[in-house]
Amino acid sequence: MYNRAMKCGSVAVIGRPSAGKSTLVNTITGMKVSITSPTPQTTRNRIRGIYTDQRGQLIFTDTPGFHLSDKEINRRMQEVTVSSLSESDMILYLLDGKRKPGKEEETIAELVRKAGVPVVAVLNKTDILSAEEKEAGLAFLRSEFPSSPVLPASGKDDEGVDEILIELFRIAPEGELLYDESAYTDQDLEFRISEIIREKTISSLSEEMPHVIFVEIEDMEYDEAAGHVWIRASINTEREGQKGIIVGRGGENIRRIRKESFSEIKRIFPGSKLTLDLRVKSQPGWRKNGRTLDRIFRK
Ligand SMILES: Nc1nc2c(ncn2[C@@H]2O[C@H](COP(=O)(O)OP(=O)(O)OP(=O)(O)O)[C@@H](O)[C@H]2O)c(=O)[nH]1
Ligand SMILES: [Mg+2]
Repeated sequence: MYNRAMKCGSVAVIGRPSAGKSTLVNTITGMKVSITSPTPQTTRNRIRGIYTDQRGQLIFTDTPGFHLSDKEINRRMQEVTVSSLSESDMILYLLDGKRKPGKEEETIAELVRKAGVPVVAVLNKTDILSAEEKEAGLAFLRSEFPSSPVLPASGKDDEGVDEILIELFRIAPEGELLYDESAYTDQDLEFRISEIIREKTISSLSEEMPHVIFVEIEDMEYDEAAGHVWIRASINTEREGQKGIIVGRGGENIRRIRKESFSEIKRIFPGSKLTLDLRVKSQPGWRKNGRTLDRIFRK
């Protein structure tokens, strides 16, 4: 019997690129909701991860890491992040304890304060921080958010995450569940699949390359009765000459991307046969092309 009202609230997860936002959302939901990588600016869209327990429901919005830049694609990513701030009941602000706060960090802390919603401030990556780094990170958060809870955590090692949930549920408004209690994301299948392929492509590339690719599902058919899924997807580069890097010598790299994507996509369709056809294309200058960007940022 519940003698307390159910809580239901939305939480925007905000922080600089690589602060560990997507990793934390995956840890909280216990699912691979959002792709992650060591390369900054991995997340490009607003990605929902839903957590439900006897206290109620928290709907997390993972956002692109906030990066000060005038490039068109960065502007689009900033828009996604900034609009998520004002649309949420609460903000979970994540500080990467390994990086010294500078102008970018202060800009984002100010945006978070100005959103006018309750904030839970978290110093992340405590598993790899020295005592001094911990102290400095916590001091920064306490001075930027004097009236908010400030907590240390490691999203990767699932440390301090229960304490974050306690604070968020304490602040969350009362309300009925918005999603079924078994739901963990609201992304459509095509988007999830394209993200899995993008993650596997990013992890096969060197530092500078991830930003020049985007993935599109060109065709997908799911015959549930026959238990067969057909997917044809393209990995798109910014220049013709970059295609060879994705394909790799003798097709070695693309085969690995396909194999890794295949086993992860298969988990979405347990028991079904999967046919995955990956092509590599070039879309010159796509990062400056408004129509392509509209497609990528339609989420
Ligand atoms: N040691 C440590 N590494 C972490 C932790 N959380 C995330 N990472 C690593 O930090 C890198 C970035 O993690 P992501 O979760 O992709 O970061 P993000 O904030 O979503 O990054 P963007 O989407 O680019 O803004 C990855 O290599 C993670 O494995 C943590 O708690 N501890
Ligand atoms: Mg991310």
